[in-house]
Amino acid sequence: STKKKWRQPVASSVLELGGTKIAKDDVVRDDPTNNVPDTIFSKLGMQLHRRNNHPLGILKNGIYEYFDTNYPNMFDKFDDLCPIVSVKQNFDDVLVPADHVSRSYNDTYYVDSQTVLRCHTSAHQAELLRGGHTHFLVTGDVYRRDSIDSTHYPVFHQMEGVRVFTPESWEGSGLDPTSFAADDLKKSLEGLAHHLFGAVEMRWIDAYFPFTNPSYELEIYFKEKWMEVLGCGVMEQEILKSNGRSDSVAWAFGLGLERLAMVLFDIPDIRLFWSNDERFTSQFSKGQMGVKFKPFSKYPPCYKDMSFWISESFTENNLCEVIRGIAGDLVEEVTLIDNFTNKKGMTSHCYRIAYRSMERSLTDEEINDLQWNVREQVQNKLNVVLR
Ligand code: FA5
Ligand code: MG
Repeated sequence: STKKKWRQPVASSVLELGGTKIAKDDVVRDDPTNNVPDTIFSKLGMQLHRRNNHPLGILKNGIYEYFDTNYPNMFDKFDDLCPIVSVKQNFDDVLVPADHVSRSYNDTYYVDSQTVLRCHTSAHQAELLRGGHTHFLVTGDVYRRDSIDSTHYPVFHQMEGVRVFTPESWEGSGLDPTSFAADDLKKSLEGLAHHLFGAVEMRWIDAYFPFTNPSYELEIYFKEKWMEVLGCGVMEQEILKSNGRSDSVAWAFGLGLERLAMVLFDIPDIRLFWSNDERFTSQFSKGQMGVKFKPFSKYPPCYKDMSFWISESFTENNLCEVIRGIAGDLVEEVTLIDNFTNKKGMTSHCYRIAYRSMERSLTDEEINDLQWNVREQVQNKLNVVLR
């Protein structure tokens, strides 16, 4: 019988990113200040958001259309800025505190101690303000170490929007500059949601970001759950001041493109955005907003549980990275199903791993191989004791 082995895609070793050439060895290194695995490197330069026949490209163009119609010739657009940025751009310039969790090696991919794969498009706010831009949209791939389920993926896409107002805009409105900007922000984003979805159930949630105040998140009701699709707020005055706009106020937002596209096209799983299966790709074409995706038959999932005693350094993000490193997109979800501490103070976790291909049925043999590898590497790399 012919045995099909699933392999990780092989990435080319030199990439052109935002106009600069980058070698694989510069990004993936066996070095304690580097935590970028091959699987992540292979996603650099894919730029799904620049493909006009891809749901993310179609959505990007649909959002452009909204801004072009409502604010003719106002917003400058960027979609090819290099995703490798400095720690300063990604964190310091947007006032992320020195001890904020998002800076940790557990949450962010570091190329070296001063360079990261951007974890949000907000990394470009400061440089664009300094460059004199007052209205802009930045679309790009962003990278995060994260948990595994149908709405989280370690590479996803964001669109940042920034609008700066000068005093004459709010003078005469009867509002203070912050309320004026917050009102305008909410109206613009509600207008965008209406343009994209027509009628849709949504709600505003108060939120916290180091770079905005007040801050909000927008949630949309999708598949019987509230799903967070964007973060936004009124830009901290200090960012404007440091970048040559002390007299102004501004709003900013960061949209999760996959999350919006899932709602718009009825795409059930975030891994599908990376699929080359023609049964997926052929369903989308340029300018066709909101065509509902027809799922090809869903293949059965296979669940495997594993229990282990954790050590102090254990984190779920590290576990998920190990599992993705072995199973790639064959892993659909990793869930903590049991957690207890015994009398000696040892803590045990039980995780359930759901394996499922979106393209074919997996064989028992293949899944057992994967799971065996996962157990071995979890034990070797994560300093835990399997039970
Ligand atoms: C941010 O990234 C902020 N930079 C957004 C922002 C910009 C706030 C400007 C204020 C002003 P957050 O981490 O919540 O915020 O991510 C924004 C959106 O990205 C989320 O609402 C969600 O839609 C999407 N997102 C976050 N993590 C993932 C993930 N792992 N996979 C897919 N989408 C994700
Ligand atoms: Mg959020």
